[in-house]
Amino acid sequence: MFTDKVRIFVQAGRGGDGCLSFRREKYVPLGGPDGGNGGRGGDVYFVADKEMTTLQDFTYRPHFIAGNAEHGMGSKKNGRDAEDLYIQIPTGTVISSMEGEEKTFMIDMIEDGQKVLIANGGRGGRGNASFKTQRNTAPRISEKGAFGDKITLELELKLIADVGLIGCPNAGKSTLLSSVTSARPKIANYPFTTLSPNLGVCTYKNKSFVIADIPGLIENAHKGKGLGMEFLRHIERTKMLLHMVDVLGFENRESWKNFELINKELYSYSDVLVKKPMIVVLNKIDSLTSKKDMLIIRKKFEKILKARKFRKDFNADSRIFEISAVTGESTKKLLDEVIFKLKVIFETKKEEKVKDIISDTKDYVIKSEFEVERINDHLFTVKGKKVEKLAQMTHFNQEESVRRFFNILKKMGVERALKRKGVKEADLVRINEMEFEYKTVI
Ligand SMILES: Nc1nc2c(ncn2[C@@H]2O[C@H](COP(=O)(O)OP(=O)(O)OP(=O)(O)O)[C@@H](O)[C@H]2O)c(=O)[nH]1
Ligand SMILES: [Mg+2]
Repeated sequence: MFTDKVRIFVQAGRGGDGCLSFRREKYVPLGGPDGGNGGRGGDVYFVADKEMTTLQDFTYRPHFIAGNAEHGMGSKKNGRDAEDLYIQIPTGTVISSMEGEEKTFMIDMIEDGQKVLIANGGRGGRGNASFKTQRNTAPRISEKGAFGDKITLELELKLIADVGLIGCPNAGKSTLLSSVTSARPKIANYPFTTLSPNLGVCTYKNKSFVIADIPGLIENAHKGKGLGMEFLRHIERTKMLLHMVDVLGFENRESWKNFELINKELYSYSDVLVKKPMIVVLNKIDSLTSKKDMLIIRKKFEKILKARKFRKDFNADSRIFEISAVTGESTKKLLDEVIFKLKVIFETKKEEKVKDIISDTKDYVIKSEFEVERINDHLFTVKGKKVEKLAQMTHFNQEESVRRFFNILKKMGVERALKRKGVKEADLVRINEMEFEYKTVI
């Protein structure tokens, strides 16, 4: 089966806790603080890999969790950082973050080998050695390691083939794919044999390229009729199109009428598609008994391709290829042309500026640092990344840590915000799962 959309859960590693310790040595009565810092939790990266062609494996393994770091130790020994986690995904995967059903686009992995940081590992907690100051030479304070980012993602694979095969149902697209690549798509003499895209790698004259075959297109496809339209977005990213036409026609319509009909659908669907280099391929020439018939068909196509309007709207090659996908007649000539065209396209592309790739997570909308909400008469919540992280990293069993925690909140303006909301003595203030009793002197 062709899986092209999966949901996965990614979690970066937790930072190690900082250590609270004092140097104890014989004959050194007042050893200083020597608790080391915790290491950094593992980051999670995605790496685009063009050898991968499906997201199927992710359906069996939807959870990815990077390792936690080591805790800090005495003698100022810092904990070791955790290893980062690299997840290989097929080139062409679009990554979005999910919050419930709300989807936010993050990045499109278009280049082979592209690496992107998706979830940051938690920072290591500081040990008491690093809290030492001139005023406080023996701090009894240390931080817990921060949690790593947790994020639910949707991965969607948009095929990146070099060549897209389009045309009416039954035109012989899958037959051509199977004859020039090792792909084995289903082939049969009825429309809609192909239900989802097939990919194949064609290796010819020491060159190789990827061909995608999609379900046949029909009239009003751009309005959602038939199956093919849903898959045209795959074709949107190819470098060129092979428009296959059955010389025998389809549904009692002559071949050239079908050709025009499909072009109309492409035109209604997207500007990107019509501007792609297109090669017209007349297929099943073995089934034509008279040369005269072929001549008539050829003339009709030549006329269409020469028309000024067509030339303005489409980017088709004026050369028409007449082949038989079944017998292999003239398919080599067609491949020669494909290779030549791809080379030209590649060379023109090289000159275009490579656009910048966003290599950072983009999902965090920057809001005010925190938000205070009044839940009821005596209960308030404070939410915000910084506040929550601070609470998570604080040891509430260390008196000095607790003091530091409230000091930072005060500096951030949390107390003022609470007062504005009407907080009174002994009301409860909730941060994460913890509740604190409000006292005027904090
Ligand atoms: N005589 C002849 N028959 C062909 C040729 N190419 C394909 N066919 C036949 O045409 C029928 C349809 O071929 P497919 O390759 O399944 O066509 P398709 O374009 O993939 O069709 P859909 O997947 O339904 O869109 C099959 O019975 C093929 O054997 C050809 O060159 N000559
Ligand atoms: Mg097919």
